[in-house]
Amino acid sequence: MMYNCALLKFKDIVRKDGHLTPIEEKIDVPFKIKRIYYITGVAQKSARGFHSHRKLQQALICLHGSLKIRIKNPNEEEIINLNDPSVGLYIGPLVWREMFDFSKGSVLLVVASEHYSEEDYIRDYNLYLNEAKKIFQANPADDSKI
Ligand code: T46
Repeated sequence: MMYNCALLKFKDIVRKDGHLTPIEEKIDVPFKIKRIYYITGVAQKSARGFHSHRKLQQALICLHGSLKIRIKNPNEEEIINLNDPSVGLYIGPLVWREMFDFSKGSVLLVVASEHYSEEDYIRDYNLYLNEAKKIFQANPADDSKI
């Protein structure tokens, strides 16, 4: 998995009456949780994201249906298919993300390490490359930092 990203496997407590998946800060996700939000009702041909964050850490969990996430840095690119509510995609700082191929009725839950702050976003790809190149030239390894 590329730098500053990881797949998180959550507990899946299965009983004959269904599944329960707990997510606890600093246990199941590697940060303190300050915010949650969820994304629903995305049209199948729509794509979202197209930005990076300077400081924010997040875990993205597809609770229902499926979607794909392209994660990128100046040196690497991967596409992750999220379709299992017991799996989260951890994304740390300075990773570009694009979400696409949302299935009908899909639900994306996000747990985040910070309150919402537009100043933390880098929404221009060239600006992102300039900021990220300084970090990734100093840390060329492709291993996760968590
Ligand atoms: C991310 C991906 C996975 C708020 O007011 N509060 C919030 O907590 C969030 C997340 C967004 N907003 C506002 C900002 C925009 O006016 O909601 C609007 C839509 O946000 P955005 O276009 O950034 O949504 P996505 O789906 O492109 O990205 C979101 C998160 O913003 C982002 O951090 O990593 O989901």
